Order: sequence, then structure tokens, then C-alpha cells
Amino acid sequence: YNGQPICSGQTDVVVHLFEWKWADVASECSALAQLGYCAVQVSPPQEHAVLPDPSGGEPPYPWWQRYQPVSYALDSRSGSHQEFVNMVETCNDVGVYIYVDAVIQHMTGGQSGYGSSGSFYDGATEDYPGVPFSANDFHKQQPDECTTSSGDIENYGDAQQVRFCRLVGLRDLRTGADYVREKVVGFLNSMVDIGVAGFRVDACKHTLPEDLEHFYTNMHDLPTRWFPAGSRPYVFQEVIYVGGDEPIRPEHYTHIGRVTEFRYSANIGNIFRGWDGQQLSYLENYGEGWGFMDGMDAVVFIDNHDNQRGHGPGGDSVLTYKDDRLYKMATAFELAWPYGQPRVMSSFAFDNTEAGPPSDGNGNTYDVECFNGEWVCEHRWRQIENMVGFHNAALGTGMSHWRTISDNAIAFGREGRAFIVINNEGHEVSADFETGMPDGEYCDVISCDGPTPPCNSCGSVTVSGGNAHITVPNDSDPVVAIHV
Ligand code: QV4
Repeated sequence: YNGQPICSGQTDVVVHLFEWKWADVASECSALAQLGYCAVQVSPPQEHAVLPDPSGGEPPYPWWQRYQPVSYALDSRSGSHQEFVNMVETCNDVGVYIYVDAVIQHMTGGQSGYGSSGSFYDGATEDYPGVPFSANDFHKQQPDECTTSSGDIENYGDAQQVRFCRLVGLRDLRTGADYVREKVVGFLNSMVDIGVAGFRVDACKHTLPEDLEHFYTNMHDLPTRWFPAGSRPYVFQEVIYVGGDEPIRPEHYTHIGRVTEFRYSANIGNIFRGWDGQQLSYLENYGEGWGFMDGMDAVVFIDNHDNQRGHGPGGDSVLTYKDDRLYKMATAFELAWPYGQPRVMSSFAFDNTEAGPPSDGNGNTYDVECFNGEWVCEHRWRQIENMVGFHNAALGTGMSHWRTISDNAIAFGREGRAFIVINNEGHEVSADFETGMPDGEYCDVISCDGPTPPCNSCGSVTVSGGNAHITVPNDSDPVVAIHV
């Protein structure tokens, strides 16, 4: 089983540094360690298509060119093989681990060209000499494989199509064949041996669980330079719950690893926006009580790189950095609430949903500079980074002291380790709370730099006899959060 998160110390929070270069991730890791992040999800590191002139009228070098593998050379828009190794080693040394976004179910679309490491490829003839893969390594339009006339997935209600036809034209690997399996396992192990501790596996709905299980069970143990002998690489799988009569469900993958819980993302947007008759008080049983998968199987998030820009199904309600007030509130809930392994998104700003990261005219990504208007760095917003400390202080405890103040104002604790009040009413909320916290003074980590007094010109809460009077104004951050 590969679903046990690999973290060092008392934390399990993942941050997705979307499209960051390896050198920038490496320099960020000491700050991430201080803040209490467990791991970084990095963008796909393998050689990918380079699209100066995509066919659909999109801007040059779209972000999604990285989801079109050309070979398994670790040489991408984020940096070279050596830069990748440096990043993994630097981050592992400070106890922040690297989770790689692994694109292993397909190669490129139907175009031809040269990849980010200079390898030639031809999608039309399914020729990828950089691996090498050739036509025989891909699913075909034939009775036991893909049966649509286009060769693409046309109906998600038909499991056979979803597994054996092409996802938006992407050349669909024969993951049941020995040779393909050997190459994919070799790719994964090339990263495990460097020190990569986990994988977000892309597009799992489109691969049979038994093929994925083969990949996972044939991965090496993590290197003993950083990890206890016998540690298994961590796996969480992208399987988007859509509902209706879709035959392939997230639960079909939880026996081999964790799975992304998209219902969490879609519903939390509705709740905080007040759409669809939703309100904050309904969060009281958020998780299994809502029909989501078991929290021990789930990775949860407010938004991801697809649904923040309308890619993939669902998503109208999804909150992003663009709705900053609600986004900070929802993220505070995510990091305070004991369900699933939380992931924090760190975006680049975009207007065009297809545009790549900040870069020069040749598609060379710029160095990250947080808060410069291009690199959003949600994970460094005070209200979000401080909630990582809250999450870690409460890790391993259950929810306690729930209080519905009114439909859209709630409070809850974490068995004496932490307490939070969230006010989405549009007016000030002020009340006495039973917090369960040890007596003393606490700084509100939403408005203060940290939890420990003196709370200089920011909010503080005094707990006496386990009780506290807390006021949450209707301002830009209507949340108060305290922890030991
Ligand atoms: C186009 C047409 C096709 C046509 C094809 C012909 O749309 O109908 O058959 O041309 O060749 C890009 C373009 C897309 C284009 C395709 C192939 O956007 O228009 O097809 O390339 O050339 C990302 C983007 C996709 C992008 C893809 C590859 O979101 O837009 O496609 O990268 O560059 C489902 C899946 C789920 C998936 C989600 C988006 O179940 O697994 O859709 N999510 C993951 C990733 C996502 C990524 C992929 C899967 C593919 O999170 O980022 O797609 O790796 O729900």
C-alpha cells in the first residue's frame, strides 16, 4: 500500500508550487520547513512538448504543454536533471519532501516536433525515440481496446473508452504491456532513487487500477540517506469525481494509494459563496458525512491547477486567489478541519486560462518573486501560512466544541489544541465560547505574525476556565484562530 504520506515531523500539509523552477523550489524549502509544510508538489519534470504555436489559437507555450510527455529525461521547463537533483537533495536535507506530478498514462497529442530536451517525436505515428516508444506501445482502435470512431474518449459513461481511448487526443499508452510497464517503472524509480518521496499520479481514471498497482509495487524503497529503511514512496491519484452514472469512481483506486477528493473543492466553493442553498453551518459533518471518501484516503484542496482555470469537469463554484477574502476563509477551514491530507495551491496570476507561467518571449520561465503581481504565492499569505502552524498543532486530534453561532458563522476546536471562529455573515459576530483550550493568552494567527504573545497591534484571545469572549469583525479577514 502506497497511501501513507511521507513527512518529517508533526505535519502533513502539501503545497503545490505550480510551474516553479527547480532552483526556486530549492530556495523556498528552508522557509517551507520553518512554516511547517510537509512536502512540495512540483510540476511534471519529464521532457515535454514545446508549443510556440499551439493549434487552437492559445497563447504560446501554454502551461499544459508539460502534460504532454516526449521522453522520461528529467529536463523540462522547470530545469535540468542536475537542477532537479539539487532541489530534491536541498529540500530533503531540511525535511521538506518532493512529490512529483507523474504523467504516465499518455504521451503527446497528434503533432510532431522536438521536446524540451531536444528529442524528436511524432504523435501522428506514435514515435517517441527518446524513450523509445513506438506505435505498438499504444492502444489502438480495435475491438478489445478503443472502439470509438474518433479514437478519443467520447462518453465517460463507458469505462472501456475511458481506459483505452485517448484523453483529448493524447497518445494512450498500453500500460498493460510488459515493455511499457518496464519504462514507466524505470521512470518512477529514476526519481525515487534521487530522493523523491511521493507522486501525484495524473489522469488515473484513464488507467486500470491493476496497471497502476503494478507500477507502485515495483517502485524501490525510499533511499536510506533520508528515510527509514523499508519506507515506501507515497502515492496520491488524480481521479475526478463527477457523479451521475460515471462507472469509474475514486473509490476504485483507494486500495492502492490516496485519491484527490474533488467533491471537497466543489462543495466548499458553494458553501462559502452561499450558492445552491449552502451555508457554513453545514460544514459540521464535512467529509464522510457528505458522502465523500474516507478521510484517510483523501487529499483535499480548495482549488487545483485545473479547476482554478476551468479545465476538467465542474468548477463554477471553485474559489481561487481571485476571490481572496473567501479564499482565505475557506483555506482557514481546510487547515483547521480534520479531514483528509490538505494541499495548498500556489499559483501564477492569469487572465487567459491557457497561458503559461510568467516567462520571456521564448517560453523561458522567470524566477519566482512572490507578490510581484505575477507569482501569487498563496502559501506565503500570512493568513494561510500561519494556519499551517494551526493544522500541525492540532494534528492527530478530532474536532471538538462545535458551535453554530448562526447560519454562516461557526466555531470549533481541536480537543484543547486549537480553536477557530469563522464569520461569513456580513456583520460583526461577538460571543462567549467554550474553547477547551488551556487558560492563558493567545495571539490570533490570522491577524498576528505568530501564536505567541505579546500580540503587538493584532488580535489576542484570553482563555479563562476554558472560556473566551471572541469578536470577529466583518472585515477583510473575518476569522479568528488560536492554537497552542
Ligand atoms: C484537442 C481537442 C481534442 C482533440 C485533439 C486532437 O480538444 O478533442 O482530440 O486536440 O489532437 C491540450 C489541449 C486540448 C488538446 C490536447 C491534445 O488543451 O485542446 O486536444 O492538448 O493536443 C492538461 C490540460 C488539457 C491539455 C492537456 C495536454 O487540462 O487541456 O490538452 O494537459 O496538454 C479529465 C481527466 C483528468 C484531467 C482533466 C483535465 O479525467 O485526468 O480532464 N486532468 C489531468 C491534469 C490536466 C492534464 C491532464 C490530466 C492530461 O490535471 O492538467 O490536462 O495530462 O477530467
